[in-house]
Amino acid sequence: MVTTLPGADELAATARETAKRCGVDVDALGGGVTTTSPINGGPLSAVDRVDPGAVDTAVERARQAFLAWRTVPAPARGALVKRLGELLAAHKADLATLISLEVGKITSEALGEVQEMIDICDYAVGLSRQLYGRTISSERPGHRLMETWHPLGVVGVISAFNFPAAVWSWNTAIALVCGDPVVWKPSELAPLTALACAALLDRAAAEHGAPAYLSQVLVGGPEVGEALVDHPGVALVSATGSTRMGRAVGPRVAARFGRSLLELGGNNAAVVCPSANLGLATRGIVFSAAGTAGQRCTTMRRVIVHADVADALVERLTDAYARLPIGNPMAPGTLVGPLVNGRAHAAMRAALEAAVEQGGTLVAGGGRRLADQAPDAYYAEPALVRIGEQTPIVAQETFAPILYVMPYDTLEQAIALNNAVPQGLSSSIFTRDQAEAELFVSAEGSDCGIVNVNIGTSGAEIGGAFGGEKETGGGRESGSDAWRGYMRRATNTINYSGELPLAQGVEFTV
Ligand code: UN1
Repeated sequence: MVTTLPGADELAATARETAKRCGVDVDALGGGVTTTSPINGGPLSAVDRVDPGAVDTAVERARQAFLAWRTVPAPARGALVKRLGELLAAHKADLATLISLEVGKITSEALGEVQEMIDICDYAVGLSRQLYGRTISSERPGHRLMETWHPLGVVGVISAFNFPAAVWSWNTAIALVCGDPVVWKPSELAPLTALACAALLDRAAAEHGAPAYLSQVLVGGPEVGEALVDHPGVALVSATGSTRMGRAVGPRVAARFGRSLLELGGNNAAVVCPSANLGLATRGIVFSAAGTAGQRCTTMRRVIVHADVADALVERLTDAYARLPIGNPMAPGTLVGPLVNGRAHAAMRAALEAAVEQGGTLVAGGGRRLADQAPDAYYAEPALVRIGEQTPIVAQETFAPILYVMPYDTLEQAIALNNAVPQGLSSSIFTRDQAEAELFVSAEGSDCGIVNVNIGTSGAEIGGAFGGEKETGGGRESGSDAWRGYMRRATNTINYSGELPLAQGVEFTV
């Protein structure tokens, strides 16, 4: 595929016009720190950053908003999120454009990211009428035992470059219906996407007559994130990023008895069994491994394939990898866009070298494209590495499109390999044997938070709880009952008997 990459002026102008259409005051961006588009490696925007002192003010404002918002009935809070969903739908293409420009996602995946935001708004609107507590049988006559769920407080959201908008929306849509204001520290690589999301929410909030400062965005460096993490006024810190980041965030939030929700690294595998439909498996694997240029936390990084079908699968994968259209993510037909920056590319190179040193063979990809046209843009060919065992480099998450393929003989061995990495986000099995599928999803199977059958590891729907175990951090966000993380539970015992029987039969009468 021959690609001509667009020039910096063109991309910068598109970014500016698009952000403006979403309601961003583009003349007030300040010009402080210049961002780069991964598409051509050229300058894209210049946005002022706040300093950590801004966190205090923001949290205080959010606290004021909380006092008002927590008294608004949940279904009325849902009406605001409904409006946000409508605005996101109206600006779906705009937000997708900003995502492509700032982080290099292909158009279809950028649109998918915005769809995920619209979906979570729909979900949250329904949820706003379903923040159920339980009633529990009391052991005492004339008593009722129940639980109620109340708004928790200010939620701090720290998000990463690879889902620069959707992760904010998962947290914000749920937090808002739960009665919590949000202070957001977005990725420094994607400030315009963040400001556009914030502008749309501000518009919905103004139309709704919601309290001021329900949602604030703080464009800043790591110090701003740290200030948010340490602030005693932040009840919940929801942080998405590397395991290294989570290792710092978790203990700091715990030290002040705050709540944290951590979505950290993944090292997601597919087990491919002898009975698998290899055509389907190939498609599922290629989307999960090469999609988003290998930069999803759910990206498939390992294939554990039965020795009998290993050669056949590798042949199919090699063929598919050779045909992957790599290039300008905004051009029709492209399936693999650029890596986010040179650091990501250097990490990919280093991992490939380590893999070869550790006995691996590079069977497809691994090269760089378009460097002559754009030396500061990093288009990497997704790489396929065959390796005999799970060496240290395979157990490590490299945030780039490298897929390690390893053989297995028994399913127990395959499950052990799947589980023998420090991360525990997503996993899948390709099989037509029901017993194998059931074992993989059972208590003795995959130890991940996401365990799929006959689909890849990435591309989860918003209706399920999203997150994983071990070094992935243990948090759950998005659907199912993840909302409970954003609320506080009160257990209520109500006595309507006129007597005072004590629980556990205790006698205490004076
Ligand atoms: C992430 O990479 O941080 O399951 C989130 C998926 C997407 C979310 C990924 N729905 O791949």
